[in-house]
Amino acid sequence: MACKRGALIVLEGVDRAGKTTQCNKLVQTLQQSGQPVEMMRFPDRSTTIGQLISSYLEKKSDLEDHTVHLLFSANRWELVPLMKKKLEQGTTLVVDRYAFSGAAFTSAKPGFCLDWCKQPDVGLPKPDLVMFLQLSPAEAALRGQFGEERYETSVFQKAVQQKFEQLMKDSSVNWQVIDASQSVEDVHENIASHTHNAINKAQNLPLGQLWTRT
Ligand code: NYM
Ligand code: MG
Repeated sequence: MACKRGALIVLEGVDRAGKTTQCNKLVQTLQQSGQPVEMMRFPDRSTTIGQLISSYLEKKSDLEDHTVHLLFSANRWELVPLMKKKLEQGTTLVVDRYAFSGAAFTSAKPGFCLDWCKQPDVGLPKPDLVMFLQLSPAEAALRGQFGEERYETSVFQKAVQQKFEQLMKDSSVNWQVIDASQSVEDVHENIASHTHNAINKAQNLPLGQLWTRT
């Protein structure tokens, strides 16, 4: 019998919502239950393209806005062969940010529309589940200062949040909104239970393509 495919699980949200913490905890829990699982994150700063992105985010270099948008997308596409291979082998992937961050962050800049921003990522492997860690700006502020990277200001993050809300209206994507203001443990339990369901469902379904009609 062919092995059952792994699930593509994505965590999204504005900066400081707790995505990275929750991705790590989810991977740990799945490992403990014997589920083959690996974590990925975008941008993946380890590749040549990822290094260009990292230097831009750290404000060590400037890039034209369309150009950096396409680099973020290219950074996902370059990992697609590896992602597909892992999923086919039965490994579940827990991914810290994906194309939704790509579209939300660039379309929060002046002069960009959401539709244009989505296009380079059309056809990427479609997540079986996208969990949006919801945190109000007031609650985010309680978590302390923003970091030093590009985009890490409250004005920009509010614009990003609005773009995420537009993206979440798309019912072709399996969105789950998670209340990220709860304790780390409570958020984790919520995320783990949605993930178990998604893994079970994905086993019997082919991997889809993001933002296509097919
Ligand atoms: N970001 C991330 C984008 O602008 N476009 C993308 O496609 C992706 C995946 O990069 N502020 C932004 C969101 C974050 C930053 O931060 C990456 P981190 O802390 O490495 O997730
Ligand atoms: Mg960050």
